[in-house]
Amino acid sequence: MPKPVLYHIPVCPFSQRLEIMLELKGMRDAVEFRVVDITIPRDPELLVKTKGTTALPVLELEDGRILKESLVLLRYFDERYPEKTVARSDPYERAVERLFISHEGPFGNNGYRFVMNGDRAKTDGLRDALLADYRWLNGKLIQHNPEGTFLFDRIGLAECVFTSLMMRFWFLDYYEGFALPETAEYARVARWGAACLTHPATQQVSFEEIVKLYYDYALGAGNGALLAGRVRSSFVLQPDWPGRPMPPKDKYERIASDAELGLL
Ligand code: GAZ
Repeated sequence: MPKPVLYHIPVCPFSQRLEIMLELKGMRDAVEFRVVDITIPRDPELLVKTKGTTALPVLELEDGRILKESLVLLRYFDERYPEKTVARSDPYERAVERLFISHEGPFGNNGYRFVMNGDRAKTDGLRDALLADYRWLNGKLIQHNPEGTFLFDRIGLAECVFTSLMMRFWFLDYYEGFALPETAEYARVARWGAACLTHPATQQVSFEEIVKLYYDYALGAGNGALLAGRVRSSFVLQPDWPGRPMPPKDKYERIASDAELGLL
Protein backbone atom coordinates (compact mmCIF):
# COMPACT_ATOMS: atom_id res chain seq x y z
CA MET A 1 0.00 0.00 0.00
CA PRO A 2 1.70 3.29 -1.02
CA LYS A 3 1.60 6.08 1.53
CA PRO A 4 2.41 9.81 1.49
CA VAL A 5 6.09 10.33 2.37
CA LEU A 6 7.14 13.07 4.76
CA TYR A 7 10.78 14.16 4.37
CA HIS A 8 11.79 15.60 7.70
CA ILE A 9 14.33 16.40 10.40
CA PRO A 10 13.11 14.63 13.55
CA VAL A 11 14.37 17.34 15.91
CA CYS A 12 12.82 20.18 13.86
CA PRO A 13 9.79 21.78 15.50
CA PHE A 14 7.97 22.05 12.18
CA SER A 15 8.14 18.27 11.70
CA GLN A 16 7.11 17.47 15.24
CA ARG A 17 3.90 19.44 14.73
CA LEU A 18 2.87 16.91 12.12
CA GLU A 19 3.82 13.95 14.29
CA ILE A 20 1.66 15.34 17.10
CA MET A 21 -1.26 15.90 14.73
CA LEU A 22 -1.10 12.34 13.36
CA GLU A 23 -0.67 10.91 16.86
CA LEU A 24 -3.80 12.76 18.06
CA LYS A 25 -5.72 11.37 15.09
CA GLY A 26 -4.42 7.84 15.70
CA MET A 27 -3.01 7.99 12.14
CA ARG A 28 0.78 7.99 12.70
CA ASP A 29 1.19 4.99 10.40
CA ALA A 30 -0.72 6.56 7.51
CA VAL A 31 2.44 8.51 6.58
CA GLU A 32 5.98 7.25 5.95
CA PHE A 33 8.53 9.48 7.70
CA ARG A 34 11.91 9.69 5.90
CA VAL A 35 14.76 11.32 7.80
CA VAL A 36 16.92 13.93 6.01
CA ASP A 37 20.43 14.71 7.27
CA ILE A 38 20.79 18.51 6.93
CA THR A 39 24.54 18.39 7.65
CA ILE A 40 25.30 16.80 4.25
CA PRO A 41 24.38 18.02 0.72
CA ARG A 42 20.74 17.39 -0.12
CA ASP A 43 19.83 14.44 -2.37
CA PRO A 44 19.53 15.98 -5.90
CA GLU A 45 16.35 13.98 -6.55
CA LEU A 46 14.66 15.57 -3.56
CA LEU A 47 15.90 19.03 -4.66
CA VAL A 48 14.24 18.52 -8.05
CA LYS A 49 10.98 17.64 -6.32
CA THR A 50 11.12 20.78 -4.16
CA LYS A 51 12.25 22.98 -7.08
CA GLY A 52 15.52 23.81 -5.35
CA THR A 53 14.12 24.81 -1.96
CA THR A 54 15.66 23.13 1.08
CA ALA A 55 13.31 23.87 4.00
CA LEU A 56 11.68 20.80 5.54
CA PRO A 57 9.21 19.22 6.19
CA VAL A 58 8.15 18.31 2.64
CA LEU A 59 5.27 15.96 1.87
CA GLU A 60 5.25 13.84 -1.29
CA LEU A 61 1.84 12.43 -2.16
CA GLU A 62 1.35 8.99 -3.67
CA ASP A 63 1.11 10.52 -7.18
CA GLY A 64 4.27 12.62 -6.75
CA ARG A 65 2.66 15.97 -5.99
CA ILE A 66 4.54 18.01 -3.39
CA LEU A 67 3.24 20.06 -0.44
CA LYS A 68 5.28 22.17 2.00
CA GLU A 69 4.88 24.44 5.05
CA SER A 70 4.04 22.79 8.35
CA LEU A 71 0.89 24.86 8.97
CA VAL A 72 -0.44 23.89 5.53
CA LEU A 73 0.45 20.24 6.09
CA LEU A 74 -1.30 20.20 9.48
CA ARG A 75 -4.60 21.19 7.88
CA TYR A 76 -4.00 18.85 4.94
CA PHE A 77 -3.64 15.87 7.29
CA ASP A 78 -6.62 16.94 9.36
CA GLU A 79 -8.80 17.17 6.23
CA ARG A 80 -7.44 14.11 4.46
CA TYR A 81 -8.01 11.85 7.50
CA PRO A 82 -11.30 13.34 8.75
CA GLU A 83 -12.52 10.50 10.99
CA LYS A 84 -11.18 12.32 14.05
CA THR A 85 -10.55 16.03 13.52
CA VAL A 86 -8.02 17.96 15.59
CA ALA A 87 -8.93 21.51 14.47
CA ARG A 88 -12.15 23.11 15.72
CA SER A 89 -15.29 22.80 13.58
CA ASP A 90 -17.37 25.76 14.80
CA PRO A 91 -16.64 28.88 12.66
CA TYR A 92 -16.11 31.20 15.63
CA GLU A 93 -13.79 28.72 17.33
CA ARG A 94 -11.90 28.19 14.07
CA ALA A 95 -11.40 31.96 13.87
CA VAL A 96 -10.10 32.11 17.45
CA GLU A 97 -7.81 29.16 16.75
CA ARG A 98 -6.42 30.91 13.64
CA LEU A 99 -5.80 34.13 15.51
CA PHE A 100 -3.98 32.25 18.26
CA ILE A 101 -1.88 30.37 15.70
CA SER A 102 -1.03 33.64 13.91
CA HIS A 103 1.33 34.31 16.81
CA GLU A 104 3.51 31.23 16.21
CA GLY A 105 5.90 33.05 13.86
CA PRO A 106 6.88 35.85 16.27
CA PHE A 107 6.94 33.39 19.17
CA GLY A 108 9.28 31.00 17.35
CA ASN A 109 11.50 33.79 16.11
CA ASN A 110 11.82 35.39 19.53
CA GLY A 111 12.82 32.09 21.13
CA TYR A 112 15.39 31.31 18.44
CA ARG A 113 16.80 34.85 18.42
CA PHE A 114 17.23 34.58 22.18
CA VAL A 115 19.09 31.26 22.11
CA MET A 116 21.24 32.23 19.11
CA ASN A 117 22.36 35.54 20.61
CA GLY A 118 26.05 35.81 21.51
CA ASP A 119 26.03 39.30 23.01
CA ARG A 120 25.37 39.36 26.75
CA ALA A 121 24.27 43.01 26.55
CA LYS A 122 21.29 41.91 24.46
CA THR A 123 20.07 39.08 26.70
CA ASP A 124 17.63 41.13 28.79
CA GLY A 125 15.94 42.63 25.74
CA LEU A 126 15.58 39.24 24.09
CA ARG A 127 14.12 37.72 27.27
CA ASP A 128 11.62 40.61 27.54
CA ALA A 129 10.51 40.12 23.92
CA LEU A 130 9.79 36.43 24.53
CA LEU A 131 8.01 37.19 27.81
CA ALA A 132 5.74 39.63 25.95
CA ASP A 133 4.71 36.74 23.68
CA TYR A 134 3.96 34.55 26.69
CA ARG A 135 1.80 37.34 28.15
CA TRP A 136 -0.10 37.58 24.84
CA LEU A 137 -0.75 33.83 24.91
CA ASN A 138 -1.74 34.06 28.58
CA GLY A 139 -4.32 36.72 27.75
CA LYS A 140 -5.84 34.73 24.91
CA LEU A 141 -6.08 31.57 27.01
CA ILE A 142 -7.82 33.50 29.81
CA GLN A 143 -10.19 35.11 27.32
CA HIS A 144 -11.31 31.85 25.71
CA ASN A 145 -10.92 29.22 28.42
CA PRO A 146 -10.16 30.82 31.80
CA GLU A 147 -10.75 27.75 33.98
CA GLY A 148 -9.58 25.07 31.56
CA THR A 149 -6.21 23.78 30.41
CA PHE A 150 -6.07 23.99 26.61
CA LEU A 151 -7.32 26.79 24.33
CA PHE A 152 -10.58 24.83 24.09
CA ASP A 153 -11.92 21.75 25.87
CA ARG A 154 -9.25 19.36 24.52
CA ILE A 155 -5.79 19.43 22.98
CA GLY A 156 -6.17 20.73 19.40
CA LEU A 157 -4.56 22.42 16.41
CA ALA A 158 -3.22 25.37 18.40
CA GLU A 159 -1.42 22.94 20.71
CA CYS A 160 0.06 20.99 17.76
CA VAL A 161 1.55 24.27 16.52
CA PHE A 162 2.95 25.64 19.79
CA THR A 163 4.00 22.54 21.74
CA SER A 164 6.95 21.78 19.48
CA LEU A 165 8.22 25.37 19.86
CA MET A 166 7.82 25.33 23.64
CA MET A 167 9.81 22.08 23.67
CA ARG A 168 12.62 23.67 21.62
CA PHE A 169 12.68 26.43 24.21
CA TRP A 170 14.10 23.89 26.65
CA PHE A 171 17.32 25.15 25.06
CA LEU A 172 16.60 28.46 26.79
CA ASP A 173 16.22 26.75 30.18
CA TYR A 174 19.60 25.12 29.70
CA TYR A 175 21.72 27.72 27.89
CA GLU A 176 20.12 30.95 29.15
CA GLY A 177 18.75 29.97 32.56
CA PHE A 178 15.32 31.04 31.33
CA ALA A 179 12.14 30.20 33.25
CA LEU A 180 8.68 31.73 33.15
CA PRO A 181 8.21 34.01 36.18
CA GLU A 182 5.86 32.42 38.72
CA THR A 183 3.49 35.38 38.72
CA ALA A 184 -0.21 35.81 37.91
CA GLU A 185 0.42 37.24 34.44
CA TYR A 186 1.98 33.93 33.34
CA ALA A 187 -0.07 31.48 35.43
CA ARG A 188 -2.56 30.52 32.71
CA VAL A 189 0.06 30.06 29.98
CA ALA A 190 2.23 28.08 32.43
CA ARG A 191 -0.66 25.67 33.11
CA TRP A 192 -1.26 25.33 29.37
CA GLY A 193 2.43 24.85 28.59
CA ALA A 194 2.87 22.15 31.23
CA ALA A 195 -0.12 20.21 29.89
CA CYS A 196 1.16 20.51 26.31
CA LEU A 197 4.68 19.36 27.22
CA THR A 198 3.49 16.30 29.14
CA HIS A 199 0.63 15.13 26.90
CA PRO A 200 1.13 11.51 25.70
CA ALA A 201 0.79 12.57 22.03
CA THR A 202 3.67 15.09 22.20
CA GLN A 203 6.55 12.90 23.45
CA GLN A 204 8.53 12.58 20.18
CA VAL A 205 11.61 14.41 21.51
CA SER A 206 13.25 14.81 24.93
CA PHE A 207 14.93 17.62 26.87
CA GLU A 208 18.28 15.89 26.51
CA GLU A 209 17.92 15.51 22.74
CA ILE A 210 16.98 19.17 22.26
CA VAL A 211 19.83 20.43 24.44
CA LYS A 212 22.45 18.28 22.69
CA LEU A 213 21.34 18.84 19.10
CA TYR A 214 20.80 22.58 19.49
CA TYR A 215 24.24 23.28 20.96
CA ASP A 216 25.35 24.92 17.70
CA TYR A 217 22.20 27.05 17.58
CA ALA A 218 23.02 28.28 21.07
CA LEU A 219 26.33 29.51 19.66
CA GLY A 220 24.64 31.19 16.71
CA ALA A 221 24.97 28.55 13.97
CA GLY A 222 21.64 27.31 12.62
CA ASN A 223 20.50 24.64 10.15
CA GLY A 224 23.62 22.45 10.25
CA ALA A 225 26.13 25.31 9.69
CA LEU A 226 29.63 24.82 11.13
CA LEU A 227 31.18 26.89 13.93
CA ALA A 228 34.85 27.95 13.94
CA GLY A 229 37.23 25.11 14.79
CA ARG A 230 34.63 22.41 14.26
CA VAL A 231 34.28 19.76 11.56
CA ARG A 232 30.98 18.24 12.78
CA SER A 233 27.64 19.93 13.42
CA SER A 234 25.69 19.16 16.60
CA PHE A 235 22.87 18.23 14.18
CA VAL A 236 24.73 15.17 12.80
CA LEU A 237 22.76 11.92 13.04
CA GLN A 238 25.87 9.88 14.04
CA PRO A 239 27.11 9.62 16.77
CA ASP A 240 23.50 9.63 17.87
CA TRP A 241 22.63 12.00 20.72
CA PRO A 242 22.00 9.43 23.52
CA GLY A 243 25.71 8.54 23.56
CA ARG A 244 26.95 12.14 23.69
CA PRO A 245 27.66 14.03 26.93
CA MET A 246 25.54 17.01 27.99
CA PRO A 247 27.15 20.09 26.34
CA PRO A 248 28.83 22.82 28.40
CA LYS A 249 26.55 25.74 29.26
CA ASP A 250 29.14 28.54 28.92
CA LYS A 251 27.96 29.62 25.47
CA TYR A 252 29.11 33.24 25.91
CA GLU A 253 32.68 32.19 26.66
CA ARG A 254 33.84 29.71 24.01
CA ILE A 255 32.98 27.11 21.39
CA ALA A 256 33.28 23.51 22.60
CA SER A 257 35.26 21.11 20.38
CA ASP A 258 33.86 18.21 18.37
CA ALA A 259 35.50 15.83 20.87
CA GLU A 260 34.02 17.57 23.93
CA LEU A 261 30.56 17.34 22.37
CA GLY A 262 30.99 13.64 21.58
CA LEU A 263 30.68 14.25 17.83
CA LEU A 264 33.72 12.27 16.61
N1 GAZ B 1 7.92 27.69 7.51
C1 GAZ B 1 8.50 26.37 7.36
C2 GAZ B 1 7.49 25.35 7.93
O1 GAZ B 1 7.45 24.22 7.47
O2 GAZ B 1 6.71 25.73 8.82
C3 GAZ B 1 9.82 26.35 8.10
C4 GAZ B 1 10.63 25.12 7.82
C5 GAZ B 1 12.09 25.24 8.29
O3 GAZ B 1 12.57 26.34 8.64
N2 GAZ B 1 12.82 24.14 8.28
C6 GAZ B 1 14.24 24.14 8.61
C7 GAZ B 1 15.01 23.46 7.50
O4 GAZ B 1 14.53 22.56 6.87
C8 GAZ B 1 14.55 23.30 9.82
S1 GAZ B 1 13.83 23.80 11.31
N3 GAZ B 1 16.27 23.83 7.32
C9 GAZ B 1 17.17 23.10 6.47
C10 GAZ B 1 17.40 23.75 5.16
O5 GAZ B 1 18.28 23.25 4.44
O6 GAZ B 1 16.71 24.75 4.83
C11 GAZ B 1 13.48 28.15 13.41
C12 GAZ B 1 13.61 29.52 13.58
C13 GAZ B 1 14.77 30.17 13.24
C14 GAZ B 1 15.80 29.44 12.73
C15 GAZ B 1 15.66 28.07 12.55
C16 GAZ B 1 14.52 27.43 12.88
C17 GAZ B 1 14.33 25.98 12.77
O7 GAZ B 1 14.80 31.55 13.45
O8 GAZ B 1 13.94 25.34 13.70
O9 GAZ B 1 12.62 30.29 14.09
C18 GAZ B 1 11.46 29.65 14.46
C19 GAZ B 1 14.58 25.32 11.52
C20 GAZ B 1 16.00 32.22 13.29
